[in-house]
Amino acid sequence: LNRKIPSVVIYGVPTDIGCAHRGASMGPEALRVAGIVEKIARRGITVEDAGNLTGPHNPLQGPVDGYRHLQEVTAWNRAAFDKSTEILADGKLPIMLGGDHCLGIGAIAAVADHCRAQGKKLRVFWLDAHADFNTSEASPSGNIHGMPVAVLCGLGPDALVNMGKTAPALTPDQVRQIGIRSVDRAEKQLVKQHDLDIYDMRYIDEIGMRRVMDEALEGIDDDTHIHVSFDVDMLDPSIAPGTGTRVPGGVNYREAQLMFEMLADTGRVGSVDIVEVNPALDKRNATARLAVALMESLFGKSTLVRE
Ligand code: 6HN
Ligand code: MN
Ligand code: MN
Ligand code: MN
Repeated sequence: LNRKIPSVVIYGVPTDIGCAHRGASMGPEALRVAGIVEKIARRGITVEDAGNLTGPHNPLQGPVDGYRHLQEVTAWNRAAFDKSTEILADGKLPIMLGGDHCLGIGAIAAVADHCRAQGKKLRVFWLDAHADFNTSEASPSGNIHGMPVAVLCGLGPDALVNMGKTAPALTPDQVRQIGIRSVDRAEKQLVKQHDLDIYDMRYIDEIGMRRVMDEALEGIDDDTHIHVSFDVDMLDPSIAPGTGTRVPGGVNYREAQLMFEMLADTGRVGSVDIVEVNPALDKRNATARLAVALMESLFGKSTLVRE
C-alpha cells in the first residue's frame, strides 16, 4: 500500500443549518486560524484553499414535518455536493470544513458518484459520538445533523436521498462508525435493523483502539476509496469542548492519533470532512487545533521513533 497522496483542496461550508445551536458556522475560519492549510502543506502535499461556499441564512425555525430547515439544508448540501464533485473530477482530494454534520450528505453523495464512475469500492469512516441514523419519526429533535447516515442509506426526504446519481449513496455495509456513545431510543432500533457496524466506546475500551481499527480496516485494498467523516464530538469533551453536542466518555488524544495514523498507513484516504467545530463554545480554539493536529497524522505525520 502507501500510495502518494494527491493534491488537496480545502473548502469551507459556514453554516449551522442542521443543528439546534448557533456557531458551527464559524468552524471553517477556526480551522484556518489553527493552521490547517499550512500544516498539511508542511507534509509536502500541495494544498489549495478554495474559500467558502455560500448559502441561505439560518432562519432559526422549529421542525416542520419532522425536519428543521429542510429547504435550507438541501441548498447547502447541494453546494457541497457540487464542490466535492468538481474537486474529485480534477483528481484531487477534497477536505470539507463544516459546518454541522448534515453536510456529510452532500459531500459523501459526491464521493459515492465518483467511486461508482471510477469502479472503486467506497468505505466511509464515520467518527462520531452519535450514530447520526435518525429519521423524521425517530428523531427527538428534528435536527438534520442527527440524520445524515440514514439519509445516505436511503432513509429520509427525497430531496436529500436523491442528491447524487447514486441513490441511495451508501449501503450500511460500507460504513464503519467509531466512537459512538449516544444513540436515541428509536435510532437504536434502526441501527440494529440496518445492521450498522458500530464500534462504540465500550467496545473500544474492551478491545483497544488498535484492534478496533484493524477490524474496521479489514478488506481495504488497492481499489478502495476511504472517506473520513470526522465529527469532532467523537473526542472526549475534556480535550475538545468546542462542539454543540458534547457527550462525556469519548476518544482520548492518543487513541485518536492512532486512528488517524492507521488510516494514513492505508494510503487510501480520498476525501475528508471535519464537522461540528463550534468556536463559540471552545476554549482558545483548542478543538480546531486538535482537529488540525489529527489531520497532520492523517496526512502522514507519525509518532514512530523506532524506524
Ligand atoms: N451530530 N441524536 C441527536 C439528535 O438530535 O438526533 C444528536 C445528533 C448529533 C448530531 O453531532 O452530528
Ligand atoms: Mn455527527
Ligand atoms: Mn456527533
Ligand atoms: Mn450541533
